[in-house]
Amino acid sequence: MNNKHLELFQRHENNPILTAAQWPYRVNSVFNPGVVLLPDGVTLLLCRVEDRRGHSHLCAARSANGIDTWKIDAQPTLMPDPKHFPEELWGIEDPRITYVSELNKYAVVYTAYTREGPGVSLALTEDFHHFERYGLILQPEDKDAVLLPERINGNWALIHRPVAVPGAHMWLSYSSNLHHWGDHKLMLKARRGAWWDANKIGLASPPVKTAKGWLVIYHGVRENAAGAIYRLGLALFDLDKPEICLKRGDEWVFGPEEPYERRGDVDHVVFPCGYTIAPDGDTIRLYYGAADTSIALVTGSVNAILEWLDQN
Ligand code: BMA
Repeated sequence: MNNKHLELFQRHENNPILTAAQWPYRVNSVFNPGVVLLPDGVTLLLCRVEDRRGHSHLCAARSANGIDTWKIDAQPTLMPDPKHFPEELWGIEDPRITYVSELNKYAVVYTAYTREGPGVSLALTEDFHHFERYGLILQPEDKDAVLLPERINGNWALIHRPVAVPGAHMWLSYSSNLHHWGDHKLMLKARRGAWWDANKIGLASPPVKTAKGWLVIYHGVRENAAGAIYRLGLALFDLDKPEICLKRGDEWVFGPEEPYERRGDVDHVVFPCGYTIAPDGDTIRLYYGAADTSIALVTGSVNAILEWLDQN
């Protein structure tokens, strides 16, 4: 099939919409933001910011239209705290945010990075100023995690990506208290061989709850002689048993093509960690890190994405 006819996602003309040059303090790069639409309609991006040591922290940028006139926190919003959380020694990365109505709080799940590798950490917040840190909830090597916004059959559910030999696949784990995780289920596997998602896969943005199931946008990595390419694919999971995959698209639906996605600190990477959905319930704005250097935006339609999955 000709990719020209897919066009499930349209790039914004202002891309990249946020770059290190806009930061109020000295940084190397800004990318891979977690995203929420606040009750007042403001879009908040919790950006991964890499400093000039090479360590990352999180910094909030807010905009009324979600496109420009970003108000960026003057200081880092959430810093690694290796004194109390040694797993954050080399920084914190790639936040994915869900609003949990039962708690009336946002759950920020992020990668904590240290000598032993990346692990999964959780913090709750009401306002993106104060954070209640749970620390490491899954030990290295594990990342690309998000909390589902509601309990599944009475338990909290977490999607994550532990690394096993061979392959790095998506798993779902359950917990009654957000601290202790078990009842692990394999959700989706990297395909191996000659596939765009052969080597590693991981959750991209939090699943979108639809009438047909949990819609998951995931990243797939293909390693080749020149390095790795990060692209996006689609899968649909059962609403009551999210470990059950109902559909998986064979082709990738979005990949690095523009110069800001092709060239940067890490070439050939598009890496979303969040989205907003417009009041129409259909228009999705996906915010992604481009080449581990800047932040860009694409728009799509949830219904069109579901239709594509039906056909592919
Ligand atoms: C992944 C994560 C992402 C990054 C990507 C490409 O493993 O570290 O933060 O964007 O690699 O470098």
